Amino acid sequence: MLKKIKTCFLFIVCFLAYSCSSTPDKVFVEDDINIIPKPETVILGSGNFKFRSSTYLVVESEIQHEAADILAGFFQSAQEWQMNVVEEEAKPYSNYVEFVTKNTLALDAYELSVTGDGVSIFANSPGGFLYGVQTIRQLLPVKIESKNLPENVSWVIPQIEIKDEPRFGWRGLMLDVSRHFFPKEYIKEVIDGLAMHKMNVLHFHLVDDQGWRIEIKKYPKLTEVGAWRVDHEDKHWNARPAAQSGEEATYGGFYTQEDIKEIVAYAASKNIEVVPEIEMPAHVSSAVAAYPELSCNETQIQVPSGGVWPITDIYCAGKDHTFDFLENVLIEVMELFPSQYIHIGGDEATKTNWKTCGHCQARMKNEGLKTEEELQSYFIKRMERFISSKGRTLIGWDEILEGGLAPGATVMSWRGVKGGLEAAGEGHDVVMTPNSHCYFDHYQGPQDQEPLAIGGYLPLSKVYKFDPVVEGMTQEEAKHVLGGQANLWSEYIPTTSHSQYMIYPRLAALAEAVWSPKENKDWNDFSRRIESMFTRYGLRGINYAKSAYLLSADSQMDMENKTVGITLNNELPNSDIRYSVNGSPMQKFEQPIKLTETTTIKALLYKNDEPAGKEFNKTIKFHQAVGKKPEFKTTYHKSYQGTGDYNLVNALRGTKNFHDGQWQAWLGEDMEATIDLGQSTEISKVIVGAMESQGPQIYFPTDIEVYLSKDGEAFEQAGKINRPYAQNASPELKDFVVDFEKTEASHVKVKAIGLKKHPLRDGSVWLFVDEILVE
Ligand code: TNX
Repeated sequence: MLKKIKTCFLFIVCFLAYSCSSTPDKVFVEDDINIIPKPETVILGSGNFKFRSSTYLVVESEIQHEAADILAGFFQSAQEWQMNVVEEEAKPYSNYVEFVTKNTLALDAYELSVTGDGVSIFANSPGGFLYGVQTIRQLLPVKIESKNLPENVSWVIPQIEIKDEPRFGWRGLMLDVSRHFFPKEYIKEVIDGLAMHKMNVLHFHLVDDQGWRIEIKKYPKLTEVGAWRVDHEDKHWNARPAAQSGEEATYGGFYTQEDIKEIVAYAASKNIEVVPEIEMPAHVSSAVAAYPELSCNETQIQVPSGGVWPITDIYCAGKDHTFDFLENVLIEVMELFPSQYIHIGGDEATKTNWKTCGHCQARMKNEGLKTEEELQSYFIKRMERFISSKGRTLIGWDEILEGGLAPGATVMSWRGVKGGLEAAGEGHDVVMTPNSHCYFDHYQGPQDQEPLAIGGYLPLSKVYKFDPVVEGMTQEEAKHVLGGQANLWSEYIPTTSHSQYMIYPRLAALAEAVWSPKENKDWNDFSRRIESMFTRYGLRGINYAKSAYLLSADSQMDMENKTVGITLNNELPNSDIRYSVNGSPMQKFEQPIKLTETTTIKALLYKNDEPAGKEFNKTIKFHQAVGKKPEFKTTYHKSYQGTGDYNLVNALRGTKNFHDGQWQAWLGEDMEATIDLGQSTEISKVIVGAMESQGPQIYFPTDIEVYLSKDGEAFEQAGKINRPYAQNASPELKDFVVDFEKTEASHVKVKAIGLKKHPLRDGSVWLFVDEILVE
């Protein structure tokens, strides 16, 4: 009996000891560490630390207090806990988070040391402490993002040693609030998102043709007039009519100076600098609509409701009045924004009016300027002198290189990395934002499954590849690279939820590209960690894109057997993809699906046995020409080769993404293909699949002609169709169907007559074809 009691006592003691010790309930393994951006070094220990409502946050300074408040804020919103923030002297023996200044650490660097008793964050700057806190947040269970008071969550983090510091000092996102206006509350949400990813620059594009968004006290009409346009939000961006007289301008908005102060202060509390952009000399219709005297010909214009190109109403570079105006505007702007950098735009100036303007021509003469490019350079240099006289640094888009770069200017390279390379070569600082890797207004998944975007294709994995230091840069040049940034132009982004969709998760990939040491980057590893970020986004109510889960199909031709092999894939590796053919039961996709006839494939991606993403549903249509090699009169362009020689007879169709690898194209030329069917075949229809996307100069053919032959020598026309050129605002796919009476033939010749020359200006245009179907 005594023995029994003894055992029982021992058991209770053990149990109590077990439940009071530093939480035995989770054993962390490497794969539980999902921090994005990936820290410099992580050493995982065993055991863990548990946060409680009674956990003390111990600080030595006001700066640390602010970081501690942010940490406490996470528990406040997830659990309604009020944690104690105390001064150093009151540090308890266990269950604390201490903030400790360590003088040897670089700006924004931090170290995190977690034991069973406490957490220590070492840093030497406000940013460092904040980033330490963000890392703790990402070590905590994802439910920390929840606002619904989750129950029974054990708030444990692993015992761990982390050393971390950013690779670049400029880790930015640009928001275009002109093309569409976004309220102050949303801007703050984006700032929260930036902070979560350890980003530190919000580039605020406050001025563009379609809206002036910042209150300037000296020039009230900038917002009274310039912030508003006629509401044509129901129409495609490029199909919005010019304002008619008497139409009310009701779409728009602007930030008051009080709003701006609030945004700037909120960002600063999260170690984010807000860099204002005041465009000049172009992209300023909104300002010219308010004050026509700022332009060369001084005619009254309206704020455009959508895309107009080119825009010739730019600031006059001849009148001193323009410069007085801009200096006065910038004085108010610099009072509101403490940032070192002032962005003056400088991009895409159509200088037509400068060529005929008396003031501009007089200026050129007096200043000894030979070209209008030099006049633009004069403009920017003059502004640079003003900005640097105020102790600030001018930054502008890479066009500011044209005609000679202003001495103290920093360049933001957007037309690829060329401008950045050139500027760095000349000893200027640069921020890399190449449109190849940083344009978040571009599509991020298969275009036929994505909401309308401006074009382009920038999937998550491509953002991940971004490196602001370009191959071929010398060490000296690389030192001039301040960092990188994504740009979210908003022509096609009318709502805040759509804006979130374009930002997340690509921001996570960008963050790792600009924060983590290059050697630490690993796409497979990132693909695992991003899943936890997805859950966090979801819990925060962020409408993030699940495009990386979208399925697409690739095909391979088996020439001998005339079969098509279909491979299903999505962007993330090792996915569980299941499919059915013509309604068969679902099966796991493991190897190419072999097709010999027209087949409908449905597929879904699974996560933990649950469907994720959208259903893929495609009918692969077989026809008489599948696998019969076309001979081209002129070969397709080397930039658009599709899948090669069999592209037009591979049964797979292209999407609206003209980079999807299914399109062959001809530039300024017609397409003429002859297909040997190998035997006499009954034919009554030929279909040519084409695309139109007038923005990137892709035009439908104007005529399709079909010729048949029984011997490959003598061809007779079987049919033709004509479809004259018409303006078309949206990208469109179309099957051109040529019907004719049933005919026996062994050879088919198809001519697609392209538009060849641009309908409105000089230059050749594209003809895009994805399949020739013979039936
Ligand atoms: C070019 S990038 C622009 C913007 C457009 C953007 C659309 C740059 C400096 N100018 O005005 O919104 O392309 O992607």
